[in-house]
Amino acid sequence: MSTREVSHLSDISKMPKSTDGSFNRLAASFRDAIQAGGKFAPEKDRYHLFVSYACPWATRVLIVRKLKGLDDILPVTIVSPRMGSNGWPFKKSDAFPGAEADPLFDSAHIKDLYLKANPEYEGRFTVPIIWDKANNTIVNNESSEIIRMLNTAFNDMIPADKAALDLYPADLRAEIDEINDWVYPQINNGVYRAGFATSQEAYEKAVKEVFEGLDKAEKLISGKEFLVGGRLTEADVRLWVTIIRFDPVYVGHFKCNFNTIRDGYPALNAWMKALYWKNPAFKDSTQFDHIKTHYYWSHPQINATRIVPAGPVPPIQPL
Ligand SMILES: N[C@@H](CCC(=O)N[C@@H](CS)C(=O)NCC(=O)O)C(=O)O
Repeated sequence: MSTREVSHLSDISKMPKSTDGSFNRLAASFRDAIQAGGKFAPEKDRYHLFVSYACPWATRVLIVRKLKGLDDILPVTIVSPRMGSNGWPFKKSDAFPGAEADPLFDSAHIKDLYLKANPEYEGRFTVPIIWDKANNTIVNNESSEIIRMLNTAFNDMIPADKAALDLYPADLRAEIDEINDWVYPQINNGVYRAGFATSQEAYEKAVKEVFEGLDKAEKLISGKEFLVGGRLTEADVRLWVTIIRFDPVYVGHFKCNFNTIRDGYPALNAWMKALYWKNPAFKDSTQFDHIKTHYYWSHPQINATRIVPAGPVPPIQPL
């Protein structure tokens, strides 16, 4: 394990502040692809996925992994939701219920994997990660790219019905891209820009954009089962991971409190509930105790007591 001092990279409360108080997310740095004929060829049990149930970006990957039936092909390890000064801990460092040990190296924290892959790494120690056991490195740590890989890379190794499920079909790409282009900045990352703002102005700008995004999404999903093309696509997966966290976390912790999904957005609420209660890939990828504990515990700069609110009850309404 490296002895380099990296707390400026692992401790979220030491994250550098911008001069205007706005939160700017750094781009992910491992951007290789699993693809036939490449350095990272598709193979069963060669790659390992590291995630937190708390993280919306990681949850995108968990959902797509389940939808595509990749449980045996791509094993997964879950970290503790309590992200402290060393970043995401494995069970060894924090035995939170549901947290698991690193099966490859018995690491203490996710950062140990990053430093194993690159001892000079200077980015943030984020999840999700796809680890390659053959080359002992990180293939990719950008969820939007990982879900595209899982959509196609292993299609030769999975049952025909799973291979046929295409979450980014060619005929719908333009429409999906157009939706992703505003859902990411206004909603997925918008809640973080509101919550991590360090000036009143930056917060107010961000929270307004979040709710403009939700209004737009509400209109788009009204009267429909899915966002695009009458079928489940990555656009649904990408929006859903933020909407499911909205009432339990973002309304309170990130101060996105003009309204709740359950009281203010009936069409989004119905769409969110249908996916959760009718599709196990969504329900099984959602652990509300990890979600709530992560945010309220891990950001002492915005919740110094680390108290996790008891509500909302229930975290998601019945169908
Ligand atoms: N671009 C990345 C973002 C991943 C990300 O920011 N994950 C957060 C958790 S929700 C994280 O691990 N943060 C740790 C840190 O910044 O120290 C993706 O979509 O995969």
